[in-house]
Amino acid sequence: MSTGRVLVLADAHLRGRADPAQAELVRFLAAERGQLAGLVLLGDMFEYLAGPNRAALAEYAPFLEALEGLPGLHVFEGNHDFDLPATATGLRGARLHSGPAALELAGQRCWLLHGDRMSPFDLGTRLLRAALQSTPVRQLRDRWLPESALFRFALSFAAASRRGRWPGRTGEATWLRRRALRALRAGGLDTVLFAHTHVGLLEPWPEGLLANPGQARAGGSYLELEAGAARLRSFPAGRLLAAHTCRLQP
Ligand SMILES: [Mn+2]
Repeated sequence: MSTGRVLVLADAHLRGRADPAQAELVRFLAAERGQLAGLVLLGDMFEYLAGPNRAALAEYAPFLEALEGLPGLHVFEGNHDFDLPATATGLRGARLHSGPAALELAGQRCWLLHGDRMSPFDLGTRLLRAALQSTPVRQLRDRWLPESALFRFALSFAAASRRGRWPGRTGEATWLRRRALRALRAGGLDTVLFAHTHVGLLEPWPEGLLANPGQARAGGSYLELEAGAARLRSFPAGRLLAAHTCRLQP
């Protein structure tokens, strides 16, 4: 069992090469490289990445190249990045997760999910995702639409949909937290990690820990798991915001 240091990042929503947050993330990973037993990307690191879109991959090349060769790399799909191209630079060495997954990280038994589509009232988001991942739309996306125009359109669409004005999206943080807590209370876990709300969280319960890395952008945060400890740190400086020592379950 490895108890080495694992970082969890999420929700950077990188907007291509023009976004200074991408260079910041690359610098962050360069400084961490060599000190990591694992890295988990818990969804929506990319504002838009779906399918093998070469224009999108070129826009995210600096970050993808920084992921290349990292040990213990797990990449979870978010609602802005899905159908991830498994053979792309940076992703070919990763384990890709299209939904929630149980993983042992830094000696802690974890259940992880990005956390979208948790509200039973948010039919709009579910239908949109089902449509986007339907066979005809995937074929249109990957075979017929011009890749760079699709990327630019998706960035502006994502920016609009992210503002939470969709009917049904207002209560989603509550539904997500409720789902995470239910998983924790079902037992057999030390930590449940979720993302999507962009709000860092380290919340101990008698059954274990609820954690959210927050947003991996300036002013945001990330999580560090090491042996029995979980720490919420500021991004990118690494200032300690909160810490918790897990009572690791036997
Ligand atoms: Mn999300």
